[in-house]
Amino acid sequence: MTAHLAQGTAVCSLGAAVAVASILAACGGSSSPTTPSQVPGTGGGGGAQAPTITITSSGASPRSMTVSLGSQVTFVNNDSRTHQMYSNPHPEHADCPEINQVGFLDPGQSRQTGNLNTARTCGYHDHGEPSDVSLQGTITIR
Ligand SMILES: [Cu+2]
Repeated sequence: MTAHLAQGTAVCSLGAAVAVASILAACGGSSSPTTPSQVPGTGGGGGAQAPTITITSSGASPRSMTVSLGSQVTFVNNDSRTHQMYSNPHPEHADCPEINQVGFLDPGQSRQTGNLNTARTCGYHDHGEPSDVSLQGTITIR
C-alpha cells in the first residue's frame, strides 16, 4: 500500500524531470500552453488592415488620413528617439482623447488609439516638440 503510493509519486516526479511539459500536465500541473500573442506590433495579416501613421526622423507620415467611424489608428515610432503623440490642442489634449492613449512611444514601439467613434477631424502633435509641424497631422473620422 505504501509501496504503491511511493511508486506513483516516483513515476510522476521522474516523468516531470524527463519530459517536463507533457508529464506535468499528466500529473495535474496547470501550466497553460503559450497564449496566442495579442500584441499587434509586427503587422502580420489577419483581419482588416489597420490605418497606420509611421514616425521617422523626417516626421509623421501620412500627415493626414481619413478613417471610418470606429477605427483605431496605429502610431509606429520608427525613429531613433522617443515621441509623445497626443490630441490637439497642446497642452490640453482635450479634442480627441482617444489619441491620448498613444502617448509615449519608445523607438520601435507602436500603439493604437482608442476607437474613433465620433465623426470629426482630430489634430495630433508630439507633446515633446509641440512646435515641430512635421510631427503634426490630422485624422478625419467619418
Ligand atoms: Cu501637447
